Amino acid sequence: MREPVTACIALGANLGDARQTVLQALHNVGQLTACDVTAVSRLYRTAPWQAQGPDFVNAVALITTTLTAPDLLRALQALELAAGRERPYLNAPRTLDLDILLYGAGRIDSPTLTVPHPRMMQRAFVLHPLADVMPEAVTSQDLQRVQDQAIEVMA
Ligand code: PH2
Ligand code: MG
Ligand code: MG
Repeated sequence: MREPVTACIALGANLGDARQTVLQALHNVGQLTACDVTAVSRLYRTAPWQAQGPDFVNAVALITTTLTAPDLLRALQALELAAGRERPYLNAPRTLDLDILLYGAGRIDSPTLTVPHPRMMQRAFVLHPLADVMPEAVTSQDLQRVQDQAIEVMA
């Protein structure tokens, strides 16, 4: 039996009923084999960052899992596909995006997965929800750096 790892997942959607899709995805992640959701951030409405289309709904979840990082990635990609995810071009509007931000203290650099997520510290839509669930991972300077990116807590 592998030791459980605390991983951090970013959720994003800006096509269809994005709020409902993110809520359903949080439920579905908890239903994955060997994955327990242990904390969920508030939901945020965010302006597209280096992307086009409608505003996003973003959130971050902490999970405890015994899946390896590649197996976790595959499971998350299956949930994206089930939600109708298409990839016509880089950063295209999407029904659902599920990214691994952190996998314990692990550092991974493979052709399909880089952890910690290489752009997470530049993105308000990651840092604000991450601060909800893992405040020790985000400093006030981190939040200051992204203060020009529009983000609001959803009602
Ligand atoms: N995801 C991206 C690119 N830009 N912007 C916002 N606001 N939210 C996202 O989830 C997002 C983005 C690439 O995955
Ligand atoms: Mg992404
Ligand atoms: Mg992604």
